[in-house]
Amino acid sequence: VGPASLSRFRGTLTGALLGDCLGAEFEGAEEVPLDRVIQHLGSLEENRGDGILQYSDDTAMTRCVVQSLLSRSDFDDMDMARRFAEEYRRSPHRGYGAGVIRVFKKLLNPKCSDVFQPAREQFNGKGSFGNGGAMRAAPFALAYPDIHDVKKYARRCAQLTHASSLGYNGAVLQALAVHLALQGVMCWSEFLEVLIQEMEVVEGEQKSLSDARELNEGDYPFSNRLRKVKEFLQRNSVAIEEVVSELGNGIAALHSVPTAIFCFLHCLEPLPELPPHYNGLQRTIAYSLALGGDTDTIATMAAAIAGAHYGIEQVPDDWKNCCEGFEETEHWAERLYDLYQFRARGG
Ligand code: R7I
Ligand code: MG
Ligand code: MG
Repeated sequence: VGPASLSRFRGTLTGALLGDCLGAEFEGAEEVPLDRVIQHLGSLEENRGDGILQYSDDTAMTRCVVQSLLSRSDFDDMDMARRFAEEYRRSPHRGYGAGVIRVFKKLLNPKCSDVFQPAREQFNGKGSFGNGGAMRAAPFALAYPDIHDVKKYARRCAQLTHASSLGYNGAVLQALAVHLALQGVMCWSEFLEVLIQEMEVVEGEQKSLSDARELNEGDYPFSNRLRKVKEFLQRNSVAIEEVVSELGNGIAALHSVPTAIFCFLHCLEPLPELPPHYNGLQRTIAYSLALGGDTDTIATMAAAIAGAHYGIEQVPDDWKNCCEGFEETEHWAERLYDLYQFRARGG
């Protein structure tokens, strides 16, 4: 697969969909034995498909992002906010975070004029640090070839629901990881090095420093966790318990975005505990589910990165056909590809 090829665009969006639909089975489970994961994934091969696995809020919001970017051909905060709120009103039972639904209700009020204000009012004015901004960040890497735009719009879109820098910086990191994977070529250490450098700049901003201190996370929390990822990858083996205790598997962006990046990088090579016929994308999803916790969200983020890296060729048809809405997903990937190419040519 060549750099920024159509296969990578299709892989990104389909990977994200797969991670959410397949991960929903285990969301919130404390321990997920690997043989249960393998059994669950194996059952997809016996199914007729037909989109029987429903997607959750992760995909519902990602679809809004894609549709807004395509219909406006750019980032439009009012249009984006309206789509999130309308989607919530249409299908409120997709498993949304307990706090974010208050944002949607305020956005649905016709008197709301500043679409960023409801997010600022969350959690006593501190804003949410949940991973809801990060879980929907992948499309920004597909709509914008320029890394500055990827960062800027992933952050602005996250700020519609997540005003804490520990929330929106997670979205920046996730979009950056997809952006790098989409370009291909890098080895894992270079990939991490670039992410750490980028996040050190992002986290050096005043609000990032003060938010992190207020939550007792210390300075540069995302950059520090990426260093931990590096340390894990340099070892011969890492136990799942250690990944969970050091990187996390929770609903905070800080406890899930670096974890998703670890899942992708750790699964670049075959793992002895996974079936030998699994390809890299299948390994990434299986491993993400085995961590337990916020499995749909960690898997959707890890598989979006993996899909950008490996391309659509690694997405098994029988896995894909089980996921609700897979046809539109592929169609949208093609349209995002055109938009990206248009911009890359200076359009
Ligand atoms: O971040 P968000 O959209 O939730 C996404 C998660 C994903 O796992 C989805 O799959 C879905 O299951 O939900 O929604 P928020 O409500 O903004 O944040 C999620 C949760 O994080 C909140 O309900 C809180 O429990 C917690 N949280 C906080 N708790 C205390 N103080 C987020 N921010 C804070 C905070 O500032
Ligand atoms: Mg979800
Ligand atoms: Mg989740």
